Amino acid sequence: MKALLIHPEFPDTFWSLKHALRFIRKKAALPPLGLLTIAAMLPEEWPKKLVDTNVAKLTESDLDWADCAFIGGMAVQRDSARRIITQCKEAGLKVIAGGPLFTSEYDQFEDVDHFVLNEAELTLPAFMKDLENGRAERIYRTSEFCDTRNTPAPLWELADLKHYASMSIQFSRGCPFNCEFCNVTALFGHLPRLKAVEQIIAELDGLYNLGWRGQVFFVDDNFIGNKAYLKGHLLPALIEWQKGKKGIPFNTEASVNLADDEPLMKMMVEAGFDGVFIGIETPNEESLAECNKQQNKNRNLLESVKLMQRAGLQVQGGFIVGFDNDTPSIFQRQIEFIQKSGIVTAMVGLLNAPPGTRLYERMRNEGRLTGFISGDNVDGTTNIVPKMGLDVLRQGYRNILQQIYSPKHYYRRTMTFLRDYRRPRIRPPLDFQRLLAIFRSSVRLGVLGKERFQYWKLLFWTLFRRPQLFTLAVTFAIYGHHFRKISKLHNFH
Ligand code: B12
Ligand code: SF4
Repeated sequence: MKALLIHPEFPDTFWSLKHALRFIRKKAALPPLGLLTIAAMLPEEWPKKLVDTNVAKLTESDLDWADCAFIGGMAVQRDSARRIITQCKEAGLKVIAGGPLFTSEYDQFEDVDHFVLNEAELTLPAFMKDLENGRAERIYRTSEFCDTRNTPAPLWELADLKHYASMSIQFSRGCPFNCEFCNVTALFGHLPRLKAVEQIIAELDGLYNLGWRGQVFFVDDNFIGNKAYLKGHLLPALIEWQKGKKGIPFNTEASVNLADDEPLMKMMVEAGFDGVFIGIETPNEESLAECNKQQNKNRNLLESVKLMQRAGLQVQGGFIVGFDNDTPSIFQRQIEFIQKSGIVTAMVGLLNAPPGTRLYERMRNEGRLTGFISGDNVDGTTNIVPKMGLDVLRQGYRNILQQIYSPKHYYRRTMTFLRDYRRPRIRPPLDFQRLLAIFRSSVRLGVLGKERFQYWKLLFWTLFRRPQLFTLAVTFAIYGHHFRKISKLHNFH
């Protein structure tokens, strides 16, 4: 069987980073790790081709070549997925779908021949066996979690790496916490399941041998879910792996209690980590209690962020408004927190209730559910009836975005960050593309952009005060351009 693996297109969203990627001539932020992983589980003798529609067109000849199509993605890609399914069916292909979008919404896709849901490590073998025997069923799913020590390395060679800004790798799945709005524990479990150190090193070697010399994102739900293993095994191995190599910085996602563990932060930085996405959610203690965000409660969140930044970890932050305990004063409090924290990449969304979460159940019981989540958590929509009223919430939300991405606030926040940030030990090389990006941004933002005054002020300030962080300052300027475009798109400006 000739298998076409298709990744649907992301719309123009906060996370697509489309407007920023143009400056470095990249087409997408990350490759489709789920599809590359299941490619490695398909029979070796099957010819395989990946079409990531974020970086290449799905052509007639692709469809003519293939016997079957494996489609996977997340909820935000559903419109594109629908179009692709239609195209594949019209071309006479057997369509097999899996991944987060279909695991949560399979009943919305009538044309799909087979759903291989949840973790493919557990469901794909049964499907393949039945397919071979000519009696494949329509739905394969499981409530078990797989042992990630048996997960094969992704088939990187199917992807055209040059189109991506970063590569991704997954060390663990699951999270020991249990926040009310989050579906990670329902999808991936409470007990973090880890890959063995040897698997991670082999995956990194695979990427390195294919010539990759840039950022690698550890896409774990919570990278520090098992600190003892990290300190005792993975981080020492990563520190060793980095020796003699240039320019492979790592970033990841973690819970805020990382700030309490200085030795862990030190080891992460030594291993090449320069950034971490943290769910900060809200400075409102009552709302933290409401959503059971235990690890964020009873601490000085601002100080925790600063501790991580000073250790050499750029903090990106997720924030939420619309909790039952939020009053209209929350909007200004969020703005002030974000500005003081120096969290440049601040993702603020309305509280949403994804299916499978405890929040979803509570909202259903209280008769406050209004439908599906859009899949884009920063488009100003929600599927619940907020206590403060939707109009007040949306107006306050609009105000937050207008403020935090406005050139004045955004560039000031960038300086707040650069002032405190310890320069990372491992940095990507200043290649031709990056030099070109500096040039392009100086024209696009420094001459044509409304922010030209702030742009040059930031660049000169960085040159004199933190010259080693100059390229990072340019990167932030470019990101700011993307965030403003996105908030304009959603009519928040
Ligand atoms: C990396 C990542 C991203 C990247 C995506 C990059 C990319 N090119 O894919 C970025 C940063 C862009 C992103 C953004 C968002 N993401 Co995201 N993201 C992840 C994350 C952390 C890792 C994904 C990954 O690579 N996993 C590793 C691979 C191996 O796992 P996998 O993809 O799940 O694949 C397995 C199975 O699903 C299955 N499978 C996958 N594909 C297919 C296909 C077929 C045919 C088959 C048979 C099986 C199959 O088999 C694989 C092996 O077990 C996941 C959480 C997670 N732990 O997976 C969330 C997750 C996918 N994201 C999610 C969400 C909600 C978002 C955001 C809205 C923001 C947010 N809350 O995080 C935005 C939306 C995007 C936008 N607005 O543009 C949800 C998706 C929920 C849903 N039902 O769709 C997840 C599950 C996290 C969560 N619980 O909130 N995200
Ligand atoms: S800490 Fe993060 S991943 Fe873990 S349950 Fe809370 S929101 Fe989800």
